Amino acid sequence: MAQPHTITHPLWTVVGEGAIGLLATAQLHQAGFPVQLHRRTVGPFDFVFQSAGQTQHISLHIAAKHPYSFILLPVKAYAVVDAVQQLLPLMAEDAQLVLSHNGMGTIEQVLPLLKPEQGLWFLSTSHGAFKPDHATVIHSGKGQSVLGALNQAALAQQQSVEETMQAALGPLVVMADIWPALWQKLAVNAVINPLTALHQCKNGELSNGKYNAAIELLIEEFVLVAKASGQDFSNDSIQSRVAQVIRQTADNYSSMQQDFAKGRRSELEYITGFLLKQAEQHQLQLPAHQAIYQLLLQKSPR
Ligand code: KPL
Repeated sequence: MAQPHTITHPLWTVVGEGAIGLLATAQLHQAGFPVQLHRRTVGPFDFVFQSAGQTQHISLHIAAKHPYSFILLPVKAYAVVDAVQQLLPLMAEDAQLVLSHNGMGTIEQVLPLLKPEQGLWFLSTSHGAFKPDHATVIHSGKGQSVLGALNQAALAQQQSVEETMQAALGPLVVMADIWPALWQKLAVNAVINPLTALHQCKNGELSNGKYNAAIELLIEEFVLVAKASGQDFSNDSIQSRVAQVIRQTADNYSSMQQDFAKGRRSELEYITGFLLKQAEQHQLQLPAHQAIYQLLLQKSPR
């Protein structure tokens, strides 16, 4: 008689306890993938997961099993390098590491820290999740994700990483070259996030005509610096993508609006700051991004 064969998935470690990390953890757990959490405090961790009207209590062990072979690192851009430095001694020689955050600039910082057999990936997601308290995560908007390998070593474990990320934050589009998708997401974040943070408004407010001129300028300058960095976008394609995200997330506060409202550090340096650094390298001026950057810097927590 044929034996039913069970697929065995490798153990994944999700780092931190941010909303996207807990969303991925909960969805992996539900789909039967082995998952552990790497948190600052040790001991078991229980949390409540709410999605599509269902509530589930999830009980997990805090990462006890080293070395880590498969890691999802969904922490804010400014926390990535420190987190990787702390993880390095715990990582297997051929570990696979998936970064996921808003903004750009971390990939260049992380690649040189890895060993030749350690794979690096980036996952960009439009899923919405938030934590009303430290042990509850609400899946507030069903989105999708884009995944891409960033070095040769990543290709050694392609199937396993893709399958797991599909279960964690799918539906998933796997891209042979993820850079255009990252730049497009950067465009959205470089327009919506700083404007909503500055004016302390919901994303939908930006479709009120009074922001049109600012949005157009930010997009024009974005297209210029993207082109100089090897990414060719038309003004129209970025305009319509930004307008679409404004419509789809009209009732949401952007992550940067929330960071400023709560006096937390924001990803400004990895969004507008990244664009300004690229512009400097190509001797370009971005007066609109520069102006909004300066205004937000003055409002940033010290
Ligand atoms: O990514 C976002 C954020 O808030 O950080 C959206 C909602 C897409 C707006 O930029």
